[in-house]
Amino acid sequence: MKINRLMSTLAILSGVSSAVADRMPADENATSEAVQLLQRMEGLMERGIMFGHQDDTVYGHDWKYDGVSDVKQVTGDYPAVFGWELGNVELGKDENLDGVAFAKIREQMEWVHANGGINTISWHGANALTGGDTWDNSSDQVVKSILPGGDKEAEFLDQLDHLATFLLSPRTADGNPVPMIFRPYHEHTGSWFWWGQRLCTKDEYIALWEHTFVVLRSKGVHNLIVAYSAAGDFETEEEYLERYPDNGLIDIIGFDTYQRGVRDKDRYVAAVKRGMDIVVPIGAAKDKIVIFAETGDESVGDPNWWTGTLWETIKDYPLSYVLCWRNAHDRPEHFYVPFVGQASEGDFKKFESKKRVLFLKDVQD
Ligand code: BMA
Repeated sequence: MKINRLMSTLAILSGVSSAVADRMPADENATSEAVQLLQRMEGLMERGIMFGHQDDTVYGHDWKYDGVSDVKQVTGDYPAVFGWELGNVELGKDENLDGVAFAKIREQMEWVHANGGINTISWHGANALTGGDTWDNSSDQVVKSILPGGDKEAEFLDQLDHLATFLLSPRTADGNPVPMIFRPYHEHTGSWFWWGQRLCTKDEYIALWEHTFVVLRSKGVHNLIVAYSAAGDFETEEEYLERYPDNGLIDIIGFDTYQRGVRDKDRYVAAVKRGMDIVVPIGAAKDKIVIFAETGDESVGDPNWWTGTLWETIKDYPLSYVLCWRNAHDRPEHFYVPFVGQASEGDFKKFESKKRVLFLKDVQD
């Protein structure tokens, strides 16, 4: 890790630096694998935009743990970015809130890393004050209660302990922690999670980030590339940045926006463009990589959604990746990428074959 930093410094001093070599994670003690991940993400942006899918290899529209992938079955290739969900890890459970075993997630993250893909983690963590789930927004005291000095400080530290244990557990072939993107406390500009806009003050929200990373780093967690992603309902730069923890924590920035059915296309396209027009310049000013952290249209009702809506909307923005949400195996309508026989299958193949759309094989060399 130190050698890596030294080499970057030498590169700068000798005038042969490139932007790729310069970029370093916010964590000054980031592992060399995390440094490489961030720099690789930047380098790949010259090739195009990576495609990501949540829970791609652990279940799909009508299967679970079959060792396949809806994306691969349709296109012949895997996504380049794989999203995984850690909700319930903080409670010491064996399975996440969607019924996926953490042991399975760990195994898949190791496979992804070994095969040149990129792992990104979301965390729909439980409400430590009420004992409810991540969507329990009944109290505006949760964040306050889990910060140092709060009634639930110890409970939250216990949660972070479980989280840290998992984050360090997937290993590279060399036995080092797999580097991963970690995207906590997301969609905070909305108020549907316990850390949402109306449920804590700005100072509390920022303190939550700081406390989380002080604790994780104190436990030796240095394999993270940290992502900040708002809900896509912000209309100005001020709104997007109102709660931005601008203190050496964030590596990449983005937002989550979904289309709500075929007839919602125009609103969706306008919202994505408005968001990108705000976030891309912030990324340039703050030297952060920009991502489209979550998106999709549940059930993909438009057969041409991939090239006609998604790609048309994002293709001119300098993004690292776009990630579509999961294909639930136990809710037939809850899917965001096609499976074999689904109406948008053909268009998804067209999307995959575009030169600047990057799936796994496109990022493996
Ligand atoms: C949501 C839905 C839920 C799921 C959660 C965490 O958007 O898909 O069913 O539990 O994400 O994965």
